[in-house]
Amino acid sequence: MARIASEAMRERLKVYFIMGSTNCKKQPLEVLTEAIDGGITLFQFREKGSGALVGEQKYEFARQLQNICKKRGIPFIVNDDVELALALDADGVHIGQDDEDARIVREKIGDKILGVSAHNLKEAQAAIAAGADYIGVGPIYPTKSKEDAKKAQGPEIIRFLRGQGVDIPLVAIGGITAENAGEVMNAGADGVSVISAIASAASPFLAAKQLVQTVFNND
Ligand code: TZP
Ligand code: MG
Repeated sequence: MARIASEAMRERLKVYFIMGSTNCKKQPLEVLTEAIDGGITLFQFREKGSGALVGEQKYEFARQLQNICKKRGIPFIVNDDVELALALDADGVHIGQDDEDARIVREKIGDKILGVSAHNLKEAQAAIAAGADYIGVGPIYPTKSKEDAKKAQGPEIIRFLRGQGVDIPLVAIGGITAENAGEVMNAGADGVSVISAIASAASPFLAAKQLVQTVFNND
């Protein structure tokens, strides 16, 4: 297996749904199914916060979500937990600045997709040097879905990074909705990633569909 090509990565990042059991209003397997029906292009399993599943329960839950993704051809990325990603033979891993070093994770996962969160130019350049396939940049807008989130930087951070020559596939995160996704794309993002806009929606299907329409019409 070879590393994912940049252009394929950019396409996959368009509407990147992130979710764990604590984010969902409805049954999580149903939420993911609806999100896929609505057109999401990539999925990340992120099991965090109070009441998050651990151990065998986390593994089983991840496996169920992965099965849904597999059936529908949506790559399945695991947040933070490299060992879980390897145990499940997931499609990739996403790590933050406080997680294991990106170079070490790249060595552990071989050609699987590696995403790294970056908040500034230095972190973005380091992620690229370490072998990231994409970077996640945010929070763009204020978010309630991450307890230790840094200050929102607005779409300007994306424009700034692009202006500095950062051309790696880039997905924006934090407080993104169908209303503001257009300005995020216009700033130079390849895609948007969301938790609450889909996971907390009364209709995850319609929420995903609206995001998909906004992002794809912005090309
Ligand atoms: N990293 C930066 S903001 C954020 C993460 C995981 C949470 C995004 O969630 P929401 O609900 O889409 O604002
Ligand atoms: Mg992390």
